[in-house]
Amino acid sequence: MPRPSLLITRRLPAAVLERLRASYEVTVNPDDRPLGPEALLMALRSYDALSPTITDKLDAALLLSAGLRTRIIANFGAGFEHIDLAAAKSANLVVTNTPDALTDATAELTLLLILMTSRRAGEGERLVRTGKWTGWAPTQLLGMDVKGKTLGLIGFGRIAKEAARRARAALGMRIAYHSRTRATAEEERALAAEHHATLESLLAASDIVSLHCPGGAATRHLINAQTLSRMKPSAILINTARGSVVDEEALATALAQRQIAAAGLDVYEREPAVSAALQELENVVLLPHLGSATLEARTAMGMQMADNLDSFFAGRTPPNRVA
Ligand code: 8YV
Repeated sequence: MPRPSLLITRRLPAAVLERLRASYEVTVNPDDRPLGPEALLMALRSYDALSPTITDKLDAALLLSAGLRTRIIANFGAGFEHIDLAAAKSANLVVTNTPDALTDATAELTLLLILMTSRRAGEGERLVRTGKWTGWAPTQLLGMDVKGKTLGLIGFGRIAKEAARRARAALGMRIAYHSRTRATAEEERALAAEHHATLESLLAASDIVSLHCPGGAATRHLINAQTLSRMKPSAILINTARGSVVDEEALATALAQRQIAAAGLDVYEREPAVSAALQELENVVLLPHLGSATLEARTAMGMQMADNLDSFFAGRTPPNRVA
């Protein structure tokens, strides 16, 4: 039997490619740049399997096109709002993701942003690098202790729980959350996590608000001028989830007017574009979507993706099927 053909849309860690090459006819997009709609359509018509990333938009127009050869879209990543699941379902396409592999890395990045924003590390680094630091002073760049402060999580999935565990154990923070599905009493007890039935109540109670909900239409601009006004003036907003959850313009205004103290962002509404208004502000840390950017996490993501492909081509239901 011929081996299934697989297109990998972006360059992946060597160990992942080596494993995939043992079972598939692998083609890797040589440019390592996002594929446009025409290239994606060609790919869907030419390969048995496609492994896209967040930078490949697989919308209904593409997935409902005639003459597709692809039978499985094995996404390299946990979030899959760049893939139209309803269209994939009508086209009889299986879609899988990699939900476990990046939990640790993204939780770590959440803690990094909590510390960078609360201790004003970005501002401090800019001061040193621009040669403007005039020496130690008792009231220079005063930040906020996070010990004893409340970390309010919006969404309470794998990454949120891991971030909560670490923030509690390593930083001595209190944990609160608001999410569609309430955690079990046991999970709440283990993290001493206080459940808030409404978003407004969580925002009002939190010193640091961290977003961990999926992107997509249901959560678009959940953080907007109105919800930002519910936060404490001393509060910090962290986003390692999806840029679409935050109205960037409203956030820039809230930061400029000190309605909230600071923000730490890893994701943006229109990546790779980052709002000019945000870039001008000192009280925001801006990272380039580094959530899962460790060799360990990206390798584990690739392996989880390969497990999904292997199951599918062995005639089983892939473990991380989302459609
Ligand atoms: C991934 C992410 O690197 O997995 C996710 O949902 O946001 C990222 O950390 C990216 O999605 C790769 O497709």
